[in-house]
Amino acid sequence: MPFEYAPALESRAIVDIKPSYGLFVDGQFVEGHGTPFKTISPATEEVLAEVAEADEADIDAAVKVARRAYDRVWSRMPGRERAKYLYRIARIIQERSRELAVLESLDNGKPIKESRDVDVPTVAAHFFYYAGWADKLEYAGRGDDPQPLGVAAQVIPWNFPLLMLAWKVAPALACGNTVVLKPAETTPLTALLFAEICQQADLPPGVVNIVTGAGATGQALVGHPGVDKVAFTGSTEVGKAIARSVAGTHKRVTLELGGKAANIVFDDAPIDQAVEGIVDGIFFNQGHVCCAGSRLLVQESIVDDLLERLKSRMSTLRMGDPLDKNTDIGAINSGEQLKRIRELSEVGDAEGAERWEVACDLPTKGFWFPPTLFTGVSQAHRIAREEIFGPVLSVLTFRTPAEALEKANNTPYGLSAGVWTDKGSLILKMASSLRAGVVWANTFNKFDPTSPFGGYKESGYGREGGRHGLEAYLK
Ligand code: TAP
Repeated sequence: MPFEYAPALESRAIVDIKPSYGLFVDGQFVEGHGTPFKTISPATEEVLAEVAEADEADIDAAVKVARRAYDRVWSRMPGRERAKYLYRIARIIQERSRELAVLESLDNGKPIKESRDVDVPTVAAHFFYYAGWADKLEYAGRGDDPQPLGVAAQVIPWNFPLLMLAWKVAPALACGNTVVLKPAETTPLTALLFAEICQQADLPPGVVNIVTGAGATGQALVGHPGVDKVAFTGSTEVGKAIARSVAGTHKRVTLELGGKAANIVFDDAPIDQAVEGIVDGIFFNQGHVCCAGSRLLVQESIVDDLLERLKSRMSTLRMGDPLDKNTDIGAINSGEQLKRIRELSEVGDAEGAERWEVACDLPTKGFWFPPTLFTGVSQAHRIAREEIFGPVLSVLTFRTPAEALEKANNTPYGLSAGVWTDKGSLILKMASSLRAGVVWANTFNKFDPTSPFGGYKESGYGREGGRHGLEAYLK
């Protein structure tokens, strides 16, 4: 049984949430012309704020402003000057990190210890890292005098709202592009606080523009003829629609899409360490992680021992108030996502897999799903093939490395994978044969701004992070 702890609530007094927010265009907050929508706390269903919706005219205005800022200011500014703004933004993010973390946990539902210790520090690290590149672009591998592309349309999802913004905005600005970014409908607040940070950093107006709204706003943005580059992170379905819509135009595209990663545990692996990695791989951020280790492949000889230890570890996970520093598992981001997780889990039951879930009391308000695993899963089961994007693990077994590889690669996706073994030679063999953009060995979910990230197959194309991430924003 887990220890009992008294609640240790992070104060929300540090955040000043306004009753309503406009669009951020040309360095100012302006009214939108669409129908405003509400953003809620998924842990309590409390309305946090009303947010403007950008219609086609608002998108047109934002793209024109971004073009003007590109032509007149940002693309002409020497890299060392652009770097100063990026460093300034990075430092303000650090100074306001607690505010950003609390707001992210309120709007997204993720535990404060994750937003505080993972998301926000990594956001600042991305701005610091790309600030360093801004005056060294001739070493990026794109020729002696690499040029920016122009106006970048950037559309991001709700699972890491501020981190996805940083992955997109920092390299774009470092390379001399201007941006129009659309955050997800359910998590717009930290992007709007980032807009305030741009004002505080005296970033020239029009270099960063934030337009809020739902799918139609995103569609209008990526379809605007005035954008030169589309950077999208989200579902494979929407990614395919975007690829089709920009085909035949001058626009450059990068797509970071879904995943169904295999986390492979061999019989010589350090089991307790692997259990921690499995838990981190699928229950971090409620499993709302594109690179989540959602398929556990275990060597048959150790499966009973491993499952016993895994269930015992899962029983110690604390679910509850995202602002409690003891919380391991927060709320599911939306009612819609909860419905999808429930539906796919019921498909798992119907297909004959065996469900085991942590016995815990779920809060009566908000959106919650307990950490769950399915055993008796075969390759053909939908829960082994489709992205659930929630705290649900499918467990499969294998006997030989060849079988593990065959099963791991038998997926339409190819974003990430994990390998747990004591043998370095086996790690190298597996890593070179797995069709996945990132392979972690004896660890999982490690991120660093210097390291590229991206997928194979239906997980998308293009890389974000590292020197590779610059290529997406340079001619
Ligand atoms: P999507 O439904 O694809 O939404 C992503 C973004 O696109 C949101 O801002 C969404 O707006 C917008 N959008 C929806 N329809 C659009 C359209 N027709 N044209 C342009 N934009 C449109 O995905 P999601 O449910 O938010 O996120 C979950 C997915 O993202 C998962 O599949 C996950 O694997 C993937 N993901 C991938 C990565 C990487 S790096 N590969 C990272 C994180 C997440 P609204 O939300 O406002 O409707």
